[in-house]
Amino acid sequence: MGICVYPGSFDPVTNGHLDIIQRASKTFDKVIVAVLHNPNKNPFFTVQERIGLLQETTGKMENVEIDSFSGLLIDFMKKKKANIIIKGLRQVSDFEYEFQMALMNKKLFPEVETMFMMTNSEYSYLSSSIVKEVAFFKGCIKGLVPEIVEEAILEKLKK
Ligand code: COD
Repeated sequence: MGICVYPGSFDPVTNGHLDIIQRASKTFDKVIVAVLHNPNKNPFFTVQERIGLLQETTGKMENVEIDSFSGLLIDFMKKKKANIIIKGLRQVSDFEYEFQMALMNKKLFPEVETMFMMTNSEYSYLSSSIVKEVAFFKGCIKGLVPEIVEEAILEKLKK
């Protein structure tokens, strides 16, 4: 079913993201996970660290490629010759934001199609920010992110 791009901050990747990547990899010939490099933001993990964690946690999925982009998503899509954007939806608040982005992306690049995947109910409350907040206050984040991501968060918090 062609090439799709799954864009995000992935700061860091959670089990919610991985569930979407896994389902997309079964639906599309190729999934490009695109990590946003936003020089105006101060992320917890650098782009290289986020890419590394994604590569390690998706290593077994052969049709998944990890890349990064800056600027407009549609310019990256054109470069990759992809016209399908995959987004995950957790709740109504996600929909409002995603709806606006999908329409703007369509306006900028009419060939683009945004497709939504419903979250796995197990992960519907999960976001990178909530995981970082819980970890910051020494709460347990087991089962919310892969073990290697948990270790990376705890290591970074020590510094
Ligand atoms: N279950 C299911 N889906 C989830 C879960 C979960 N538990 N957690 C997150 N997701 C989904 C999100 O809904 C999103 O679709 C995706 O996973 C990535 O999430 P995040 O939080 O890592 O990334 P965001 O939402 O910060 O990413 C925003 C983008 C980078 C996609 C966006 O800002 C963008 O496209 N920027 C580029 C600039 C651009 O082109 N702007 C114009 C757009 S109109």
